[in-house]
Parts: sequence; structure tokens; C-alpha cells
Amino acid sequence: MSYEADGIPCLWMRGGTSKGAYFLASDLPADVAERDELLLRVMGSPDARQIDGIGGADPLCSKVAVLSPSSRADADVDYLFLQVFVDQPIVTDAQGCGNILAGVGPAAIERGLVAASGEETRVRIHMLNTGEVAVARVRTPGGRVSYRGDAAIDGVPGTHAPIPLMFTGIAGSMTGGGVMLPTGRGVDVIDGVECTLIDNGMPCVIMAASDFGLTGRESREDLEANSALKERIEAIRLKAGPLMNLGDVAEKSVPKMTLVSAPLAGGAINTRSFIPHRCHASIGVFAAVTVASACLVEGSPAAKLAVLPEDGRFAIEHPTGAAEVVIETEAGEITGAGTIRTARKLFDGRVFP
Ligand code: NQM
Repeated sequence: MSYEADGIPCLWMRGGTSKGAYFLASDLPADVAERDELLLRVMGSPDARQIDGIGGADPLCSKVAVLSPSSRADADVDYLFLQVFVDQPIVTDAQGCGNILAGVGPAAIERGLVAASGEETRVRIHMLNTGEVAVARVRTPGGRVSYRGDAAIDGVPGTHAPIPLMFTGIAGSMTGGGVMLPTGRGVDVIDGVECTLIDNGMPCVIMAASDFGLTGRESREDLEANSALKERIEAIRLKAGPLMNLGDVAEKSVPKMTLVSAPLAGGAINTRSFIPHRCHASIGVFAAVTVASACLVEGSPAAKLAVLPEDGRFAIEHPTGAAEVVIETEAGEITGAGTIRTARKLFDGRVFP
């Protein structure tokens, strides 16, 4: 079998507000360097236009999910997320992705890794990047995945079948120790800016937009064109990485850098997220969970601006609407989190590296 001549079975799917290529691990090279080289060719990286590959010339559409039978008794499928950088020859597993996660349940059923059971199939997904298990509920009438439905998520036109996702034990997902605040503090000051270094599913640095002379309402395009701002944020990120137990983050896609401001549309808080160099068109799932969690950290920039919901349903506002996350607490401690996403199978075929 030759990858070049025969191609590789690949599902191209939208997961939440991202798009990516879903593979079975058994269809990819076992050697990591060989696999990454192949994925760069598949996506067409490094190239700002990804003209020679299937990537969408945007980090949100240059993503990969690798699926395999679960290595754990308490999960049905193993999911490894890989971010393929657009304009650098980098493939990294140093973050998970809750949007691409939304497509994992459907893809696992499509590929026969998980059997459909009844109207709705519960898929327990072991997220290899962080070690936790997420539970997805996928509509499977007649034993087939149904992508059609009436759930809408901001950042995606139209409506689709809802895919509820639930998470537990995500504190310190990449920063370790089972704690949300890797420095033990709710506020650290880096380059004169108050930052919350936090990881409740995604390592994030959360700062007030006003500390950068911004309103927080600026468009994605305006923020991306502001090179002085991006340099300031990157300088803070490179210092935050080691403080968050992430080591040298120069070539990593974490921590995400999130600017917060008061909510504008009845939500809990308003955000603009750098992931970490481009500005997100919306916000990542785990990043939204982490921002909601930061709203509960007393004295933090997020807590000072947030309007806390009474029912645990946080609308995290972003450039194209809001992402709703549910935060469950017991005696003031965060015990679980969840969200609703949608996904869509776009193409099933073979990709030629
Ligand atoms: O935070 C983008 C996305 C993501 C990640 C990114 C994500 C998450 O929106 O869980 O979903 O932050 O690089 O797909």
C-alpha cells in the first residue's frame, strides 16, 4: 500500500465552528514524524493560502482528528487532536479542541468504531491530548447518524442536530496538578498587565481589553491588523508559558490569549481570543469553559467585568455571537462543565498526500 498512490481514507467534517480532517489512526503512519510530514502535505502547509492541500488557510480549518478504539475501559473511542499550523511546518498535539470534538462521536459511528444504539447514541471519548473523557450524545435514528436538526450555534449558519458534550475533571488539563490556576494565584502581573493564568480545559491567559486601550468590541480583522497589539500579547504569552508549566511555548498553540470586556448582549462576558496569533472568529469550546471559570475567580480581570448567570449557563460573547457553556458547582467548587455543539459530515473520500 502506498499513501501517495492509494490515498488515505478521510472524513472532512465541520465540528462546531471549526473544520477538519478525521482519520483512523490505523490509516496513518505509526511513526509520528512521518505522520506529521504527511499531514502537512495533506493540509498544504506551510503556506498562507494552503493552495496545495485541503486546509482552509485559517487555523480553524487546518485541524485533524485521529480516532482509534479506546485504550480505556471507561471510554468508547480515543481521540487525538492535531493542530496543523497554516504558515509554519508545525503539527502540534499540545492542545485539545472542543469544536473538532463535536465531530468525533459522529465520525466514530460512521467508521464503525462505535455501534449506534437507538435514537441517540452516547459516545464516551477519551481525549488523548489531555487524558480526560468527554461524553457526547449523537442522534442516530434508524442506526445512522443524523446531522439535521433544529439546534443553532453562533458562528455557523442554519440549524443542525444538537450534540451535547459534557466534561468532568478538566482542571489543569495541560498545566497539570488537577488545579485550574497553575500559579496558585487568580492574578499575575506580566509586563504591567493583570493576567489570569488559568486552565479549565484549555490553557488561557485572560486580560482586560481595556488594559490594551481597546473596547473589546473590535472586529477580528482590526485586531489581526494591529501588529503592535499582537507583539505585546505575544511577549506576555512567551512569559506566561513557563509560569503555566507549559515550558517554552514559542512553537505551541497554547496558551490562548483572551481579551475580556463587559458583556454587550445580555451574556456573562465579552471576549476576543488569540489562538494564539490569529484572532478567533468565535471562541474555542474549552476556551469558553475556561473563560466562564475565570469569571468565578475572585478579583480577576474577568470577575471584575462579568455579569454572573444565576443558573450556571454562561453566554460567552465573541465576534460572531455567543457560546453557551454550563458550569456546575458544588459548595463553590467547579465540578463539571458542558456545552451544545453541532457537526456536519461534508465529504467522505481519500486524500492524496
Ligand atoms: O478551545 C480553536 C476551536 C479552537 C479550540 C483554538 C477549541 C477549544 O474553536 O476547545 O475548540 O483555540 O485553537 O476549534
